[in-house]
Amino acid sequence: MDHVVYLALGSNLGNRLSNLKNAISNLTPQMTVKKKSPVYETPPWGYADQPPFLNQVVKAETYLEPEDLLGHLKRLETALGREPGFQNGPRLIDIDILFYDDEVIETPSVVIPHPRLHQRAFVLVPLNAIAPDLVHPVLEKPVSEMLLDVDRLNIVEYKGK
Ligand code: PH2
Ligand code: MG
Ligand code: MG
Repeated sequence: MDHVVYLALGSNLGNRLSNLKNAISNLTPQMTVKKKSPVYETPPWGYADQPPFLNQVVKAETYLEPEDLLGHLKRLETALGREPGFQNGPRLIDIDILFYDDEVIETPSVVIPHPRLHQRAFVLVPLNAIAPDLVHPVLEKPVSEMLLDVDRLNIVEYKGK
């Protein structure tokens, strides 16, 4: 388990909280979860006409190399019931790789750090809750600073319903 990764999870269909919980509990045994952010309810970004999301970020360790990690996460999304959709559209569960150690990777299948994470309050707010001092290896800014440049209006910690 010698690589440190940060994952962003999102759900806006079905039982959103269960979807996040099931995703996190099924990361094992290939991954060990080290930290979990609170869950936040967030307005949809990129495509407005869909239900609000629940979002969460986790820190984990894994022995998987990036391509294999991506495969693991995609299989897990499908196993949890995700069906094909469209870009930025509604989804039962989305698990994205934000960071993989401090590596910068650009292949046809894997782009790390996640190319839009610095624009997304629904990622930065939960990430800031567990890793405010984590520095983006390309932008060379800590999470707490990236957070100053996004609109975090209407993002609230989710206490469940
Ligand atoms: N994911 C998207 C597009 N828009 N908006 C919110 N609030 N949360 C998400 O997780 C999200 C989104 C594409 O993955
Ligand atoms: Mg996504
Ligand atoms: Mg995704």
